[in-house]
Amino acid sequence: MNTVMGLSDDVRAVAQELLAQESVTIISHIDADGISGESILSQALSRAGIRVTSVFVRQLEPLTMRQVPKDDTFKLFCDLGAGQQNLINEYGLCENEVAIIDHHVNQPCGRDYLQANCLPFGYTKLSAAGVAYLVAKEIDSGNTDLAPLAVIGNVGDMMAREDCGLTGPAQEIAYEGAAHGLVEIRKRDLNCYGISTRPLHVCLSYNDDPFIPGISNNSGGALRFLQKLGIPLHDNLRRWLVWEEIPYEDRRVISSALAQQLLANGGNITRLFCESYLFPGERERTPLRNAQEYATLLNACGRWARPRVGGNICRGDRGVAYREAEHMLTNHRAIIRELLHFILDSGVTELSHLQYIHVGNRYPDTIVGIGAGMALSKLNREKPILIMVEQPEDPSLTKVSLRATEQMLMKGCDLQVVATTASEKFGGAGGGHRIAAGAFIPRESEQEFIQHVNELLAGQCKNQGAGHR
Ligand SMILES: [Mn+2]
Repeated sequence: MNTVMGLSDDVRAVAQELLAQESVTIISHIDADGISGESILSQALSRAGIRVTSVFVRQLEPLTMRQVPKDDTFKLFCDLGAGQQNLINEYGLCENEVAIIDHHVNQPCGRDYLQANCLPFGYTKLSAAGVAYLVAKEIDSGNTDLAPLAVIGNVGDMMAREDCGLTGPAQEIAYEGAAHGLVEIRKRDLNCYGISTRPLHVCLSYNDDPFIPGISNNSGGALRFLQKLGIPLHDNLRRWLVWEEIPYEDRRVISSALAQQLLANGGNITRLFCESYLFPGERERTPLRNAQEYATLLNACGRWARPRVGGNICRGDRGVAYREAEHMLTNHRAIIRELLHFILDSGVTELSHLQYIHVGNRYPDTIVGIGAGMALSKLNREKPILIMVEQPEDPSLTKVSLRATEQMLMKGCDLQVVATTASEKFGGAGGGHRIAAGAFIPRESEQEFIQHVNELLAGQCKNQGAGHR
């Protein structure tokens, strides 16, 4: 049905349907995209005089579906729903009481639910929060003040990662935010995480995309590198400067020195720079100052079962909610660091095209993927990492997370395909993105599953060049 109509037609249809409602329940995902998407939609609806309540779920499955109230409110799914339409149908929801705002693959069912989904129109780099923003703007053109939230959702869902910046409609949204003075866009900025909160040498040493010998994983080396450039690294309170506050001229000197260091080691500088998105209205030296760190803060809230705290921050709470989120972020980082050390101390098992580890029930399944991604830069950088963790609610299930690097993607690796195909073979389910994916599999199939993943990866590397950039 969507072949002749465009995304904007669907966005308009959803907006019109929402405007006809008195009361809406938003069902959204607990990650940065879901949380920012929910806050865009709930604010747009409240402003239009519509009553809103929200429910956050880790994923939409029969158990979590029970959190969707059986009442006469209109059900608005955000960042989920497209792939679970049969579940929504089985739950007894009809076409006239449901709308879906999503960017995941569609799984049609008997019903034709109203949906604004950018994916069928070929927009692969727009998040659910991005689509939610388009709907919010259709509800009222004055909702452009919500653009920063859409930028956070887009960046949080790694829509900027592959191209070192947002593209297409996601980039247009960022420019709209910039036009209103709410977003500061820095072109050819340093492609580094932590530009608003981490001392520069720490920020540089944590970065591994691109991996710079002598600097990545080496904060002492990074500090000596900066000191040699003779650039002030402290402010007048003797605090370490963060990248964001270093003067433009000094940033240029550092960038070109980094480029030289990378080139001298035979590296490629294309991923050294990116477009970054700052929020000048937020307090300096806080994670709220840029889209990447803001998204981490929201993810920390979601992963530690407090998505509403993240939602309150999105709605402007810089008091109680922000302090609570800061604690969660500290805790989040401490546990991820512990997990990282656990992986490195225990060691991974290497197969021909894969390295893997099982962490048992030591860590929550919501963070193992992040830990795996961080461990990857300190392990064999030629093979994707697979990490398994016991499911606390159901020990007969194993949660699997897979992480790759940009370099692996260029060689043909696609973890989304691997996770989906391999888990289906053993009666599980998987999904995700090329660079990061996950799956649930029956516990007794763990070993066979790993072997199958290894084979699939081997096949992908063989097919390299076909269909990729
Ligand atoms: Mn999403």
